[in-house]
Amino acid sequence: MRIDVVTIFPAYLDVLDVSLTGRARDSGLLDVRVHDLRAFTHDRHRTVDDTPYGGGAGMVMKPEPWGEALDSLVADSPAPAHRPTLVVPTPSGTPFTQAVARELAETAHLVVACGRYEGIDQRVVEEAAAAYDVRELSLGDFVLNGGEAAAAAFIEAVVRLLPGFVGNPDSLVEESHEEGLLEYPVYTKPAAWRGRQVPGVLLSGDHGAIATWRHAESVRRTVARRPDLAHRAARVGLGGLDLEVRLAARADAGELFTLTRACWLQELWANPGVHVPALEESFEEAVRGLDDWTTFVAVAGGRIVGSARGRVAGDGVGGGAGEGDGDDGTTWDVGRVMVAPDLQGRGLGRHLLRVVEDAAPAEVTTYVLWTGAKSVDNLRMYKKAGYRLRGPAPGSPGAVVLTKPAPRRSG
Ligand code: 6GU
Repeated sequence: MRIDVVTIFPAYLDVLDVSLTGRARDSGLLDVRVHDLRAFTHDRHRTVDDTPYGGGAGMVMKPEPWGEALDSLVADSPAPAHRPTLVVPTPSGTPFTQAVARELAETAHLVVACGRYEGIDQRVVEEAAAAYDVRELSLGDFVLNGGEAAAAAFIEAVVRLLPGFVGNPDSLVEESHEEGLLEYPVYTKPAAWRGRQVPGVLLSGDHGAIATWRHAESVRRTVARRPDLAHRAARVGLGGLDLEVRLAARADAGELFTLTRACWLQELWANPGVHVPALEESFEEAVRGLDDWTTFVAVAGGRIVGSARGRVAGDGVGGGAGEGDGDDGTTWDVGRVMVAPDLQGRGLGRHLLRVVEDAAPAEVTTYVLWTGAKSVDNLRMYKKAGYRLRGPAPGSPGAVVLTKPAPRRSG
C-alpha cells in the first residue's frame, strides 16, 4: 500500500518511522511518503493560507497549492487503473470507525490532506472528487489544531489491518469494535497482585465458561460505557424471526407502553382475577421507567415485539423486589420480560431474559424477579432458565418472587 501525506509540518509525521508502522515500511508492505505543501507554492513567502470570504475568525488554506499537490500525486499513483482515496481529516467529517479502517485497508493508494487553521477551501475537496474517492473523516467529537495527529491515527488503524502486518490474525478479530462490542477486561500473571485476584473463571481451564464470561463482560462494558454502540445490538434468529435486540430509547416509550398493555391484557384474559400492577401504570411512569431501568427491546419487522429490563436493587424508587434484598449492589432486579402475544412460544422471552441478565454489573450475585403465582407459562420459563421460587411477593397478593444465582464474574 502507498500512502502520501501532504502537510505543512512534515516532521509531525516522523512518528510513522517508529513502532509497527515503521516495521511495515521496512518490510516493504507499506510505502509512506510525506510531502511539504509549501513545495507547491510559488511566491516568496510560500503562502498557504488567506482570510475567509464572508469574514470570521482564523485563516483558510488556499486552493492553489492543494490543487497542484493533489494533481501531482494522482499523476504519480502506483495503481493508475484505480482511483486513489483522498482522506481529509476534519472535525466536520464523518466518523472514522473500524469499518472505515477496513475499507481504507483495501485501497492501493491513500492520500491524506492535512489541513491547518480553519480548514481547506472547500473547492479543493469538490475538485479532487474528479480523480479521487474523497473521504472527509473525523476522529471524534473534539477539535485538534490540524489534521496531522488524526492522519497518524488513521494510518496506524489502517496499516495494522494490512495482510501480513500483525503476526497473529486472531488478535485482530477479537478486539474492541470488531463485533460492535467493547473488549472484555484482560489479566496476566501473577494471579494475585496487591490483594487483587484475577477472576476465578479465567483460571478454571473451562473454555466454554471463559468465553461466556468474556462475552458477558463485553456486553456489560458496552452498555455502561457506550450505550450508543449497544443500540446497534446483535441480530439473532429465533424460531424463524429475524430479530434485533437493542437498548430501548425514549422514543420507544409509546410503543413499549402499548406492548406492555397488549401482553398484560392477554395475561389477565388467560388468568381472570390476577392483579396486574403494570396495567395501572401511567404513560409518564412508563417513560420514567426508561430512565430508571436498563431496558432492552426486541425489534422484528419494524415493530417492537418484546422487551425486558433490569436494574440494581435499590437504585430506583421502591427498592429491591424481595425481602432482604440489600442496597449493596449485589441484587439485579429483572422485570417486564414481555413478548408480543402473537410471537410467544419461540424462545424470545428466554433470549431477552439472558440479555438482561448479561447486562448486570459484575458485583451482582443474585437475579430477582416477580411473576404472578398463577402465571403457569411464565413460571415454567423462569424455572427452565434457572430461577427458583422464593416465596410470596411482599405487598402484592397473587405474585411470587423468584431468584437465581448470578454466575461468578470476579474474585
Ligand atoms: Cl480528523 N481533524 C481535526 N483538526 N480535528 C479533529 C479531527 C480531525 N477529529 C477530531 N477532531
